[in-house]
Amino acid sequence: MDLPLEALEQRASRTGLAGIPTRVMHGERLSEADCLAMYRSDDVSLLGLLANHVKVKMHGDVAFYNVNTHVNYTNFCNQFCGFCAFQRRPGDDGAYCMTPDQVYEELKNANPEATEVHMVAGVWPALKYDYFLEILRAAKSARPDIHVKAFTMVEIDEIVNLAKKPLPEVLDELREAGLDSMPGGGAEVFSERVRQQLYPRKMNAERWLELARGIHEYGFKTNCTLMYGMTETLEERVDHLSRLRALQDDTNGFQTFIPLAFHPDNTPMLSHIQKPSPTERLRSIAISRLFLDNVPHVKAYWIMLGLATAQAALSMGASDLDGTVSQEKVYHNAGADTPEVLSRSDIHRLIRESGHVPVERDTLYKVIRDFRSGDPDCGLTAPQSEAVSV
Ligand code: V47
Repeated sequence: MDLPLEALEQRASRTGLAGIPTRVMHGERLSEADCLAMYRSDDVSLLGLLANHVKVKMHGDVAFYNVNTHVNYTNFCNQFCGFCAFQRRPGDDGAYCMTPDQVYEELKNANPEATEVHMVAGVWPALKYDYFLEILRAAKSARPDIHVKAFTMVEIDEIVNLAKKPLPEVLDELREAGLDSMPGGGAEVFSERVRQQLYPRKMNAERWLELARGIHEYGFKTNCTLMYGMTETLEERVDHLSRLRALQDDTNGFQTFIPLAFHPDNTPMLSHIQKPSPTERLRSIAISRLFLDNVPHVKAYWIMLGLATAQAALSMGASDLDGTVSQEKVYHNAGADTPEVLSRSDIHRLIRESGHVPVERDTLYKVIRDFRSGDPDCGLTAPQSEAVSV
């Protein structure tokens, strides 16, 4: 769709966004000052319109999803982050640590159609290096064809410490045991000020970025995130996005950016604050699509956004809904009121109702099934051979 640039600029000049429509339509990179202006402007619908223009240019009118399951293998954690409702110490109510056999059982009982397991947890140094290799092997032996997306940079850092070996050697061994890629969590917001306030034990921004760089250079894809709506300033959000974009310029290792709206319930330090409104969530989706011009996808993680907001996000820059998900605990412990799991047809309905076409992908965005033929039963019976790649 051609957007009327002159009219957009007239409006942008009234809402603090002057010049941004022109730069977006000409495919020019937005500056940090532009990013700050977008966070400060209340013209979310203009941001959404521009972000959708970019998203459609990149991917067309589709929305990607996958069929996945989660394994949060332990909630033991020694990081004591003030924003986290998931962490426990051994002996606390609800504390657990799965054995490799339990990981095996969990995957044996998981949705047989799942193509991905998203496996993340707390940090607990008493778990030995071998434990991590064993849970990967357990996952792969239960489901040899499943893609194992596991371990945030925070967990990888701990695993490297336990292994007492250089990163590439550890990655060789994790890959050998079954690791296929890494998710994007654990970055929180890179601000040192917020880290000191809320998560002083957690690795700093430099270490997170250094590990992500090493992992990309080794050859694994990862995702990236920003958790927003805690105590960070808008400038600190901009700085975070800018550092992700700079790393991506160097490595091209991020597949997807996921803006994570803070969920305050049951958190140790922030249970009194309000969660970001749906408008703020949509603004974050649109801004990330416009600013992170080098990251292929922006994910509307429905668990965190809520179903209605996730649907709207697909028209404001998001190209992916994450997956069907089951067994997710990090957000549900923090008060997410979304369902625990969606079926494939629930996802199709969400996507179609929002005016998009579902495309089932694997973790690395290889198309598994493309439903653009418009089959009224969502094409769930469409044979593989009819799949068209995007
Ligand atoms: O690492 C923890 C954050 C992350 C809260 O890579 C919180 O495909 C908000 O990273 N409120 C886990 N955020 C989720 C995550 C993720 C989700 C979906 C897809 C992918 C992917 C990654 O959520 C944690 C932490 O950064 N988090 N507690 C909270 N109360």
